[in-house]
Amino acid sequence: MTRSILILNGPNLNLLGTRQPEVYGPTTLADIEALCQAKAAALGIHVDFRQSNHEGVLVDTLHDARGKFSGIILNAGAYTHTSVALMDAISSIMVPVVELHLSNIHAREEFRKKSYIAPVAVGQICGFGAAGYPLAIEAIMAYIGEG
Ligand code: CA2
Repeated sequence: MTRSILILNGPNLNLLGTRQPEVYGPTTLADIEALCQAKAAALGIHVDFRQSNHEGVLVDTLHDARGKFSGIILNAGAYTHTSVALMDAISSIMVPVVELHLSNIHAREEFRKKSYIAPVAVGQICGFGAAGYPLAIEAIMAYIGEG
């Protein structure tokens, strides 16, 4: 059966490539989805790529992932640093999650060093810009045993 991976992006990531390119790079979210779909095709897997600016929609999407996806790659954006709701949702679904960030959150402001996702994720990739997305696909596939 073809493995399905959910790539879920949080608030403001729809603005990528349009503002603050010095922090997040020139790549748009559509460019990143194309990178992910190319990686998925090379690995023979299915990738569902989504974005929402709403915490509750992200929680609902995580709940709905149970039984549908073998793994999740989550760039929760700023909710990474605030959301107990996302942390609890990840804990409840029994689907492995790789935490992903474009920037190195540990080399930025103090408040970005705290992640509510990290304790419930299988691992974290950050600081590699858009290239982190295909790296995260490799990481989740290795974790679930199809790497
Ligand atoms: O580095 C990452 O991927 C982040 O998750 C991005 C979030 C930030 O709050 C996290 O600390 C780290 C912000 C995404 C906002 O993206 C923008 C893109 C263009 C213009 C403005 C914001």
